[in-house]
Amino acid sequence: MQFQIETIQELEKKISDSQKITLISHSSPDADTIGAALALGSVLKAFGKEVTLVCPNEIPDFLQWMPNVDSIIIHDVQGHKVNQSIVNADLLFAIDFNAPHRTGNLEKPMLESQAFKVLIDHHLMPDEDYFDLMFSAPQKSSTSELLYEILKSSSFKSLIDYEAALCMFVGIMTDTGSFAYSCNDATLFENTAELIRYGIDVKATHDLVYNSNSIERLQMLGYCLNQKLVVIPEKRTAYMSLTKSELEQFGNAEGLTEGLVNYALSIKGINFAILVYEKSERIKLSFRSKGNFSVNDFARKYFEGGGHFNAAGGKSALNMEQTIQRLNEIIQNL
Ligand SMILES: [Mn+2]
Repeated sequence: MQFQIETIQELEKKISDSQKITLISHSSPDADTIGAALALGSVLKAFGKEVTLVCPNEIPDFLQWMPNVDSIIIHDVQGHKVNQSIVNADLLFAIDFNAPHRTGNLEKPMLESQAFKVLIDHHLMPDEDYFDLMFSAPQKSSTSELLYEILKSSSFKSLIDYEAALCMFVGIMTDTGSFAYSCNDATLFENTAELIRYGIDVKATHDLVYNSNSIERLQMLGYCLNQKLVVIPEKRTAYMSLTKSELEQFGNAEGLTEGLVNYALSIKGINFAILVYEKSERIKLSFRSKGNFSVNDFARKYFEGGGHFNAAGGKSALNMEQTIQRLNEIIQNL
């Protein structure tokens, strides 16, 4: 991607002029928001800045091996410390989300903060009023890939080390489902190859992320596919639902349902898949599609959400039963 030289220069100047820099990841963090934050954090620390990484909630087990992941401060654990680091920062980075409300409890300190605010993200429709400088690239596979392109266009390129490259690689690998989607793009593979040259063991990294299921997760997957999968062939749609008590039967660890919705989408002839699940007393929905059905539009229209064209999320104020009833009505009218 070509960035305006002025935009990169403005970023370099803001970083040079700042001392306290806080990097914010989104709620229910995934490997892209965490990988990009760790990578940018490592570069900014190497540049001599006082860097704080914050996240609304716990980081899932399958990412606990990532370099320096323990340095991320979690709002659910140390709320005051996270709020202070946002309010007192000179410079804030929003990593892999498009508006302050995507961070749950971090929204309030984000709105209060007088810091200069930079967006690095690949979700559709960023909140242009909030950010002072935007790197918004919905066509990019991942925020990690976008970050790599920004860094290599800047004077910070020489500060990328093996660990930073590994973190960005993991973000790209997971946001593309191991290079299965958002990847009709030769540049993605060129960028990935450049990252691999920092010394990444691709197979070992893949195993760390994907071949490290807990027994509970596999049993949850079996239960869900066997008991909870509803297929509506005439609408090319399939959905699954999991209540809080069902999730608790399987330990309800952070990240337990990660990727689950893709199993429904993998059915032959299905091009719209939904997972409905109960999280912290709220009903949440994950949407995935194949082809030209925009789940970003669907999530925005019916479930107060959004995201990407083929992958989005939403929420519902109704209970589980009512949400599924409403979902069925909407699907019947598609
Ligand atoms: Mn992402």
